[in-house]
Amino acid sequence: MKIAHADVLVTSPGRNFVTLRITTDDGVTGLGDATLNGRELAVVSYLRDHVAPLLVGRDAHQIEDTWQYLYRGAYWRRGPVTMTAIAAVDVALWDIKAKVAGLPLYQLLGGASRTGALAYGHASGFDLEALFDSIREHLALGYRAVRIQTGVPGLDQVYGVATSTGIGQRYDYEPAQPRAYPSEEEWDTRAYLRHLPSVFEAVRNEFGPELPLLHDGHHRMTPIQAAQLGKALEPYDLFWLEDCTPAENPEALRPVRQHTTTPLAIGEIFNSVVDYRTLIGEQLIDYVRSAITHAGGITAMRRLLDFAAQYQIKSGMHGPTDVSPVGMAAALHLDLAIHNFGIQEYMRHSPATLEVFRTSYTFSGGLLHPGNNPGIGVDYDEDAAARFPYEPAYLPVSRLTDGTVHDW
Ligand code: GCO
Ligand code: MG
Repeated sequence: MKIAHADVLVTSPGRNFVTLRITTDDGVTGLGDATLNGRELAVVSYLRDHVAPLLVGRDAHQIEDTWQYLYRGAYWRRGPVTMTAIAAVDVALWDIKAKVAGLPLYQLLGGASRTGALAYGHASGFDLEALFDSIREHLALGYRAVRIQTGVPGLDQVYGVATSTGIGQRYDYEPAQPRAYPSEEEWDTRAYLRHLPSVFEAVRNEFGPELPLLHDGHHRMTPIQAAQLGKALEPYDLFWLEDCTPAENPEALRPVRQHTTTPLAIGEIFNSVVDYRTLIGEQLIDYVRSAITHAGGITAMRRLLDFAAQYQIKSGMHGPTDVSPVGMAAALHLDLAIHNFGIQEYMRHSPATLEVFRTSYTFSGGLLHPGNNPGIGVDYDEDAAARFPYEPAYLPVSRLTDGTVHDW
């Protein structure tokens, strides 16, 4: 079964997505997500100019060999663009292999270890009233775990807080805005640290002790600030505190760990197991946040999560809307199969996105399931995709109140 061609598909049904479609000489197709939010066309070029021509004629069954060929063979290793491109090839080849076997992908990964994957959604609001409404909406949709993001007094915009879509309908928070330059947001860590514990206290008082609550610090704190926050949040029993410090410095989590028992999650901007060596080896985290889409595909995520399992560290795969339905479906197959599953982030895609990507995964009783169609279970509607041409879009940039550029 040889690869006949590999096509890079770009569409923007509400937000940009890049998809790799591999076709074999007997006409089987597989899809892989290649979306790197705000830097999409870099991956398009990497795939079109440097990877697709190398795939033609290769045996579509040789997934591990192709992974190593693209990783080692490039000489230049790792990095988000390279690893997103490799991930797209890897997932597309797994999709093909499972279709040829006539099985949903999770069966090839060892079969189901659970009935479904616990999902968390993004509840947010600038003030308590809006936040409570959002939590109630999520509970009504069936979520059994929620991430809590809230406004900070004195700041106009804050990471993770949804705004109205202008059509009287709320859509899950999506930070990338279609524009030629990124917007800029102001940030004040001390104001945030003063405010956040009171919000968690109010949420616990209103919703009780059982609901799993998560929070994302988006890399904005110093190690000692993160330690202070983790300690201050202990009475509210968080499921995790995510990305509390900048991701480049794994040692930053040592002081955080020394001072707090709040569980820690990190890794959405990592792209390789190498990034986790200290974090996992020293047991500085509790959850691995990488996405299959950005960390080298199913082949690489499986290796990473097997390593994590030796240290009682669980999965918490990244699942915002910039992971396409193809990336989400791939994650769900792995979520179902691995032993050390923790939780799956799940922001629902917009109706326009779901017109282009026809999915077969389900969400019920708070659990996601990838479905039982052969492969990963996603079809790409090219006619629908053509109605949504690519639009440049950027994530915001953050500045402290004195103008210094900060981590967003
Ligand atoms: C999350 C993430 C996202 C990122 C986004 C950037 O926890 O889901 O922090 O919201 O900001 O993926 O592209
Ligand atoms: Mg995050």
